[in-house]
Amino acid sequence: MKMTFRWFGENSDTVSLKQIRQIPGVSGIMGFLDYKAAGEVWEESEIKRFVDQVHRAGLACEVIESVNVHEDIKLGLPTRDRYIANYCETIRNLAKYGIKVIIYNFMPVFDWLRTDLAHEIPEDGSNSMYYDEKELAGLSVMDLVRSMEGGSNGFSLPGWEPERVKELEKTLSLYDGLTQEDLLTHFRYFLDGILPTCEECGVKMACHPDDPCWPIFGLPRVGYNQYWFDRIMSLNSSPCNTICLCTGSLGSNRENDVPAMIRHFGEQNRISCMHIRNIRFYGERKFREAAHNSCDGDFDMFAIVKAMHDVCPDVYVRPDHGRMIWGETGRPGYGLYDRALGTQYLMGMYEAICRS
Ligand code: DNO
Repeated sequence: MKMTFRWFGENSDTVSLKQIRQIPGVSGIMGFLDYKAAGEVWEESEIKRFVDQVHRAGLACEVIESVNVHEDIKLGLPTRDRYIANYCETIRNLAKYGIKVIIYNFMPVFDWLRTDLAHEIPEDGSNSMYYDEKELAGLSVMDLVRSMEGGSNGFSLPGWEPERVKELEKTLSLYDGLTQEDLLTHFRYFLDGILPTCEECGVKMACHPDDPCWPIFGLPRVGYNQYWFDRIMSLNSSPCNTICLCTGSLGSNRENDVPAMIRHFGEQNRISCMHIRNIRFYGERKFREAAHNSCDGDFDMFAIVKAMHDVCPDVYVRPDHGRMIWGETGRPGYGLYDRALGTQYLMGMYEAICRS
């Protein structure tokens, strides 16, 4: 297990590289250039600057998140070839600076979604992100955008960048009539277009599950259970076609047996990294994000870490969304304290498993 921490860059994160370096056992970050729009080439000079900075802080930078796939690719429009060529160029540029894994998702229109970014937890006064499908039913897309913007403490959230949001209603209408099978066909075209470059450069693509893990707003989605991930994996047999196994996203759908999915895909060498977090359910499709510990949520975190240990012990791991505790404010889900606690819990458990 290579323990890392997500870092959004010096102007977009309340957490510094120095603080991350001081968390025992954290050896690297999962990075992000927050100012890049989907479809743009990530230039060498930008990547170099980011990676150099991380290295100077004594941390590794082998994983990059949210190299977002342009909507035209998901829609299968003729303009997609240009964006796929750009994506290949980004892969080549990232590889030159030591990136081994790129995390992306193939969710139409929205990235991850919550109905409240700072839900107060009555038991202890901390807060965490919250989702209630019933609330979503009463919201228009623009209401949702306002709620995400209002709760984000001024940060632009990945997948909710202003230029994407501006086009939201138009983009949504382009998906009218598009089926899951269509989306999968477009997914294959994308993978066939980029995976040869990945193989050439030694970079793995890691597909992040849909979050929450079911179709929303009537949009087709294909990354929310074992059936669909089996199909994504069989779209292209390249060893670079892998999964970012996010326990919180997959586990939000209670039909998913997350430890079993780790074993299933890990045994096939299809997991290259993991986002590990826990959830407390309040009902069907109604949950808040919890501390990483089993006792704070509904997941069996031991079963998750044990499965990882048994089938894919070499993956990159990071704690995922944390609560806001001890008065901290910052990017929702991405404060320092709760995530740092999460790393210690996960590493403690991992060490105990290895030594027992
Ligand atoms: C949410 C993250 C996601 C993830 C992207 C990958 O907090 O896990 O933003 O990085 O979906 O494309």
